[in-house]
Amino acid sequence: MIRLAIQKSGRLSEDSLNLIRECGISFVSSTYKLKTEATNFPLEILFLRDDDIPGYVQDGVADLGIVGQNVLVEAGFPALEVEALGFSKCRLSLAVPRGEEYSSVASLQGKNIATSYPEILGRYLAGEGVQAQLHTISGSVEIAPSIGLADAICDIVSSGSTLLGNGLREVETVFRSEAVLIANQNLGAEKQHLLEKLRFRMQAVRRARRNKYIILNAPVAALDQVKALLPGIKSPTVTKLAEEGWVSVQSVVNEDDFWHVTDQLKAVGAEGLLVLPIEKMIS
Ligand code: PRT
Ligand code: ZN
Repeated sequence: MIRLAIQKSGRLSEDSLNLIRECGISFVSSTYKLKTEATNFPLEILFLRDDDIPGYVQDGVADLGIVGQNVLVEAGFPALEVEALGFSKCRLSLAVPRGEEYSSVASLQGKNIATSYPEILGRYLAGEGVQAQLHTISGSVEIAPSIGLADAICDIVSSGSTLLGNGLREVETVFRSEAVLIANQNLGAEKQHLLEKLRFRMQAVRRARRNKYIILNAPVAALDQVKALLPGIKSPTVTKLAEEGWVSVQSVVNEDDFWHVTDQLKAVGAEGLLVLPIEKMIS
């Protein structure tokens, strides 16, 4: 049995639960429960506040955890990270009041900066040779300048609309973050084996999310160009159509390249493109 700690309720919760389910692991969860056991994998899930997860994994109370890199690094345990999970992407940024003059990070010399991330920010400023007074506050950091508590702030940003709504301008990215799987560094052999099984499944789920299955018809004369555009995992599958001079091609395409590749496929004469989601992708 291996114990995985995830956020009880917050921005990481839904994506964490979905990832576990997409790994084929079934369990019953309820908002009142603090833990649950999977029915088809030796896994126990603990529901905790995200800030507590790195410490619990470091101490072995939980074997594994899912947490934002921002929280992990701030807690001082970056070495626990074993796998980036690709969701809850955000950045930790410095922001100043919109009218304020700002040319470079040196403009913050001697200023008061409010943040919930004194460790990460302190290291960043030291690296830039800037000395500033950091005021650690645990929430509503973005209102600090307007109430006279600070000259600047350093907080998590995703769309940027919170900064905008508080009259602030993002000036530096201090740290980029996403959700990560973390693990205790002294797992025994059995738990290590379960961790590897979980990582393998998580990687298959992520790869599938990033790719699409594509089926199309192409003139035989264009086949070399189509193959070059759709290399697939090993090479595309090519079958003859009943109509002379045409083939059907099946392959996998990365979501980031999808529209660009589609335009080029059409340009070389491909027709009847079908695009399907992939459930799991195992290499
Ligand atoms: O109760 P608990 O302690 O478990 O949760 P929490 O309130 O501390 O964390 P939560 O649920 O807000 O966030 C969990 C994790 O999600 C964070 O540690 C980040 O890794 C990640 N994440 C991703 C974010 C955001 N996006 C985000 N936008 N965390 C916070 N925000 C906040 C930010 O603090 C600011 O107030 O959203 C606001 C900015 O959003 P935009 O879109 O307006 O820029
Ligand atoms: Zn928290």
